[in-house]
Amino acid sequence: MGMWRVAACGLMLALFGGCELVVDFDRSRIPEGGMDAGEDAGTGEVDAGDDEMDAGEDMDAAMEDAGEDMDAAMEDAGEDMDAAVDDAGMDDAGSEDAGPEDAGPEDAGEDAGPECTMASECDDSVDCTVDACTDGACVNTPDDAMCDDSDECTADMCDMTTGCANVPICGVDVSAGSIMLDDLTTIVVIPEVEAAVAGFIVIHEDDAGSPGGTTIGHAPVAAGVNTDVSVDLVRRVADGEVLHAMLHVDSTTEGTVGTYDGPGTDPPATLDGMIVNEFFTATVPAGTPDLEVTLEPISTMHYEFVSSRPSTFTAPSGFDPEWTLLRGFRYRVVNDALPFDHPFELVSDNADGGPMDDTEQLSQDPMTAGALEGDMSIDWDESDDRDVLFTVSPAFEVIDVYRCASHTGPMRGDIVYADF
Ligand SMILES: [Cu+2]
Repeated sequence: MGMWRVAACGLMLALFGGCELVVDFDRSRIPEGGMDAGEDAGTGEVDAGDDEMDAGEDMDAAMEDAGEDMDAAMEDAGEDMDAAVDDAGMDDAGSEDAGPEDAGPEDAGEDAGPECTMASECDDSVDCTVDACTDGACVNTPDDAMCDDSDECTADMCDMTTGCANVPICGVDVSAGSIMLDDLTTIVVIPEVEAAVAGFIVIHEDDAGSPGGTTIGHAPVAAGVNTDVSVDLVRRVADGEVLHAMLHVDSTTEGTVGTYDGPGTDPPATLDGMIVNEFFTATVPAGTPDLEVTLEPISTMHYEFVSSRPSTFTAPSGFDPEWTLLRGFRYRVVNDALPFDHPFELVSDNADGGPMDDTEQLSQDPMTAGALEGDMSIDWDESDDRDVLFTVSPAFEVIDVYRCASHTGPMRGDIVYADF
């Protein structure tokens, strides 16, 4: 019976302009046409027939909302109710006379009444919004998922007014195509890599202007922006060499997550169907070392190689280990003991296994001038407080031992040579 009271109240409003408290509730449930009819009643037009029709309109609206409960109420309502129902029937025809323009959303806005009764009335012509009618008001909610372009290298976004936007988020910054390798010739630093998902930046050799099938290094990148991505290479890069930095996706279903398993398993990322790749020309200043090792003293008894760069080349392990030098490579030896103690030396052992008749060829000790320190092919450089640089040229190969200039007996190890 509650709905019936509401309907009756609408009727009273139409006829007498009363019952305001309930009126608002009533109006909130009335379709557009009904509201216009109610407005007509509110203006106090004198024609009683019209007023009755208006009342019927309110009635009609309430009836629609009421559903079956209302139907049941109507059966109990008696003759007055029957009359109202008749009026309602008449009014349906009247609404048609009024035309759909009068019943438009603008009218509804002016009336401060319900904007909608169903979602289909809330179409904002933006494909990626979810259109809903909530409590009589249209709610258009952007849904980014509706903008999915199946391209993992775009950010899919729904704008409430302009619709879908698919913004590129995969890219490689290669400093306008020129990257300097002035630390080591075996490590390239890519200034910026932006990835949609976790993956790898992979350095490809050039093949007539395109990325070739041979890769010389890779480094992991996280989803998002990665800056100064250092890539350890498996070989030296020549000055002026063209290389390609390609973004690959780390497969989460094949291979090992976090490990580059090759292009078959961890394929190139694509943006608009194009592989995400940038080429660059490497600039390698003369004298740039190829490899780096770091030495630490173990008291006054041993040298130990504690680290090496890049990770793609290994340093020997253990105390005073045999050290294999690659012919033609230029080395940087970082002596962590200096500038305080244990200067590094390279000597000719002269086959006696001890320090007694060593020939100092290259010495970090400023008081010792090694015999080969002026050799152009070796290009010995001890100008730094801790680091020395040398090139393993043919002239260098008279050296067969490294040692500490202060503890020449215990802190020493053999040197051998290998081609790369
Ligand atoms: Cu020492």
